[in-house]
This record gives sequence, structure tokens and C-alpha cells, in this order.
Amino acid sequence: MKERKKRVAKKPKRFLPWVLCLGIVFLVSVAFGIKAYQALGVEQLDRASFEPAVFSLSLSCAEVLWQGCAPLLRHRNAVELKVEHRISFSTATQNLFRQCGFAQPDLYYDWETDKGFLSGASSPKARWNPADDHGVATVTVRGRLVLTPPPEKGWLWSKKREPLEYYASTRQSFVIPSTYEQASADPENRLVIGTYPVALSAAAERYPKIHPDRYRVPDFFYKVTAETAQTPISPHFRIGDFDMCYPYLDYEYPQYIAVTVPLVQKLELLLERMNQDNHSLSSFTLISGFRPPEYNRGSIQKGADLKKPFSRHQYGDAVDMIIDVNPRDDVMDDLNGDGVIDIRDAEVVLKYVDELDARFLKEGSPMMGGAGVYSRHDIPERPKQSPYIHIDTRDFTNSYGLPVRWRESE
Ligand SMILES: [Ca+2]
Ligand SMILES: [Ca+2]
Repeated sequence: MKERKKRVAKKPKRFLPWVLCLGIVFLVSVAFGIKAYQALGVEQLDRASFEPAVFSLSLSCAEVLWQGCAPLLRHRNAVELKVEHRISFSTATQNLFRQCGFAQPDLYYDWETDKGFLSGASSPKARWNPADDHGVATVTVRGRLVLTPPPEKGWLWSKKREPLEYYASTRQSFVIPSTYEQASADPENRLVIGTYPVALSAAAERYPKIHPDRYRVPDFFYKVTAETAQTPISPHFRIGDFDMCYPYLDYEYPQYIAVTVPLVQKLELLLERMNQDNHSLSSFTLISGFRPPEYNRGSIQKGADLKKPFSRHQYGDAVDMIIDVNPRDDVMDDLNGDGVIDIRDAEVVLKYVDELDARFLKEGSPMMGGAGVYSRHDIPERPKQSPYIHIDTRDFTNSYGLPVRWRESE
């Protein structure tokens, strides 16, 4: 019995080294497996880091009516800007991040502006102040996204891995307003604005006398230069569309012009409405936007005879325009398809303006205004004459309570 007990007690000792060996082999295999798996993951991650467009930024502020366009500011107060980021890694990359144990990404912002000054920089919010500047200003924000991988663990020490960095930037432009006094006093201004007529004077026409508040000197002028003329102020219009630079007129930049937001909004809505009826227009051809009193009076234009002293053009809320798509020849297209290009083609556009103005009148919208059609325009230097339509946002009606309309044919 004693011998048998001894044999039973010795039995486990014989297998212990094997169990220990197998255990060590298993643990080493698992460790190598994890290392290999992680190494594979990081290698894949390095490749994934080259995925394009994974990190983007967008700026927002209350003043912006149309994304990607520069608002015509109607104040000189500070503008509150906020940047938002978008990280759009693929699901596979996100899984790799999880697998490799990445820390939460760090975001750094770098703000700058070419005019005015910024405060609150480096955070996702900043305050831009136009200060005493004029014209088009641009705020740029650059973002740096840093993804820090966990250290590569060795058997005896850990090795730091380089962080992955992504860059993105975005910008927002603004058109800074200037007063009439500032615009007139700027020695760089190449367009003489001149003196606005007094609405209540004895010589004033009927409408200025009834609505003198609509014939005041405009509150805001905007400086346009050769560099900033292409700045989009709405999806389909640039600030240069409203200035006094035409290939056939000898006016230079910089110039200060008046142009109002309701006018630009109205043109956008008119374009949208006409395209609903399959006119397929990418824009309108504006043959005249702002015209200063000095021009309207004929003082700075030879042979000028158009010139109404109370023209809406000098208040920045009127345009003369044609639709010139097919053929593109600087002349109004045959919109009614009768084979003749005349005032009736301008009336095709007027029909849509009537529809919009009826709605604006009902809504009390400041986009409501006057409109007139013409057989030929009144800028003698323009190489080609064309029927056209005048559209404005004067925001008052005629004595019958209807939008002001006129028709001027030869
Ligand atoms: Ca044409
Ligand atoms: Ca026609």
C-alpha cells in the first residue's frame, strides 16, 4: 500500500515541465500574434493616412446669406465666426484606429485675415473686426488634425510612433461698407461720386417728394478693385457686375459703388423663377448697375443724355439687364421666339418680374420695386444697342398701390 501511494504522489511532477513549456510557448505565440496583428494594423494605417479629403473645414457666421459668397456687410461691428470640422475616415480606417488604440484626435486652428483684425484666434471660434478698412476682406482658417498612435511596445522598452497629421483650410470673404464721406474722401477712388440731389427741392420729381427717405444718400458704399471685382456676392453675381467698369467705358479701379442686398436677392429669385420655366440661364448680363450722381448728371460722361437726376441706379438698387445666352452677341436673345429682337423680348422678363413683385408687395418685402422695358439702351459708347429691362427695388408703389412700371420704345 505504501509503495502504491508513493507512485500516485510522484505522477504530477513528471508532467509539470511539459505543462510549463506548453504554457510558455502559448504565451509567446499569443504575444507574437498580437505584435504581428498590431504591426499589420499600423502598416495599413500608414497607408490609410494617405486617403484624400478625410479632413475638411467649414466656416459659418450670421452675416452669410449664401455659402461660398462674400456678404455685403451692412455694419462695421465685429463678426462672430465659427469653424466646424468634418472627419470622414472610411469604416475600415476607423476600425484600424480602434484596433491600434489611437487617442482622441487633437485639433488646432490658425486664423488670419488680410484686413481688420482677429481676436479669439486658435479656438474654433473667432471674432473678426473690420476696423478702419474698406473693400473685400478675407478671413482664412487653417486646421491641423493630429492623431497620436499608441507607442510601439517592445520587449524591454516602448518606441514612440510619429503622429499622423492632416491639414485643411477654408476662407470667408466680406465686403466692408464705407460711408459716402469715406468713399468721397479716399484719394484712391477713381470714380467721382458727386453730390446727391435733394429729394424735397423744388425741382425734385414727384416720387422723391413723396418718398424722400428712399432718395437719401445710400448708407453704404463698397470699394471694388481690379483684384476684388470677381468676388462672388451671391451664387450668380460678382461685385464687379454692379460697378462702373465696362470694356467700352474708360473708368478705372478702385471705385466705390452702392449696391443693395435686396437687389441681389431679387435677381437671384428672378433667375431661379425663369429657370423653373426652362430658360436654362446661368446668369443675367447686367449692362448697368451703379451709376453715381456725377455720371447721371452728365458731368463725367461726354454726350450723356440719359441722365435722370433721381435715377435709382445712383442708390445702388437698380440694374439694366439683358439675357444674352443664345447667341452670345451682347444683344438680348429672342426670348419670345418670334424671329425678331425687340422690346417684346424684354417684356418676357417683365412678366416674371411682375409675378415676383406681386408676391413681394403682398409680403411687404423690400425686394418690391419698379421695372421698365426699353427698345434700346442709353449708353452711347456701348458697341451694340439692345432692348433691355430695368429692374429695381425702390420699395414703394405708384398712386394706385401697384409696382411702378413703364415702357419706353422709340
Ligand atoms: Ca444674344
Ligand atoms: Ca423676339
